[in-house]
Amino acid sequence: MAKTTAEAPPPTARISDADIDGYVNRMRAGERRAISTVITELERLSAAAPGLLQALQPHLGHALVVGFTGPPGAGKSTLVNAVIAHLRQQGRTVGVIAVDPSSPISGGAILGDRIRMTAALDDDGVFVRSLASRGYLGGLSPAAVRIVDALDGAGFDIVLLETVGTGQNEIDVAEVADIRIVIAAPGLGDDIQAMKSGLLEIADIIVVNKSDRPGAEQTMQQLIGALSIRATQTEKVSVLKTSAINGDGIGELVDAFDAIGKRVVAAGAIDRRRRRARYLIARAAADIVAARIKSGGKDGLDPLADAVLSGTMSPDKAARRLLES
Ligand SMILES: Nc1nc2c(ncn2[C@@H]2O[C@H](COP(=O)(O)OP(=O)(O)OP(=O)(O)O)[C@@H](O)[C@H]2O)c(=O)[nH]1
Ligand SMILES: [Mg+2]
Repeated sequence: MAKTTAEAPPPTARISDADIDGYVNRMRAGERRAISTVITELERLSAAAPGLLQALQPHLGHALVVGFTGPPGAGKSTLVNAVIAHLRQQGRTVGVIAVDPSSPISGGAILGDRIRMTAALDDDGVFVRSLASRGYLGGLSPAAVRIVDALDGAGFDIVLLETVGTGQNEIDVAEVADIRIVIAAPGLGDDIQAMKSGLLEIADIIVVNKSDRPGAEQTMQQLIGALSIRATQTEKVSVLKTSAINGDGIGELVDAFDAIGKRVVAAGAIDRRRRRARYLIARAAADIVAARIKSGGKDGLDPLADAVLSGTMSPDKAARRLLES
């Protein structure tokens, strides 16, 4: 039977076990090449990844992880760029992970993100990594979460995580980020409707970006209206306006997430680290299940399917049998 991804050996490590501590020290000293190499090892889940993640553990929990999510084109990358500039003026270091949509339709955004973020590239206080979400359609990949750990372990004060809010990944962002910012913009039309059900549920802060455009105030009122019928506590959610291109409202946005950040930090680093670990375990478990289904388990899926067809086994029981095999 063909090997599945989950059973395949990990890619060969480019960092030997003996070098792991050295790499972690160099990362923490801010050496960009070390950070980059470690991130690559974690992204491809090489044989060095488990050792690296373990060596990073004692250094985790410093960074505040801030998720930026919202519909395509709302201005997330531009806003992230503006927020980076503001945080740098305050003397804080920033790690950025931009999860690119894997869809060829929005493929242009990949290049766009890279170009827009190049302003940060010659600043040692900023480290930007773009990541394809391939294989995790619309979802935040476990690789992104490992990279959050790498940037946190490297000692960055803030980690910004940009994901397109479609389908699954707003929920992923809710699980992984300490603070969740949902970005909307005027003229997104039906997207506001879609945001009511998914994105708004997870937001700590809602931003109406492109406030320099007509309709921003109306979008803001629509969102406030949508929030007021939300079941959970609405008073905790701030709704702010920004213009990422001219810098309006950026200071207020950073102040708003810092206010939440204070509460998050007071709750303790363990909570935040546990959240990330929990997510990684859940995704790894889901991958194992997916691999089992693909391989059909020890005896193949067809005998189980036949048993269901002949009525001797319920689908539920067949599923348990598959997972036990
Ligand atoms: N007028 C105006 N345009 C903006 C603003 N912010 C971003 N834009 C423009 O909106 C377009 C999309 O911006 P991006 O930052 O790429 O949006 P995004 O949400 O990251 O897009 P994806 O990553 O493709 O989902 C670009 O042309 C930006 O220049 C703003 O505040 N005002
Ligand atoms: Mg973007």
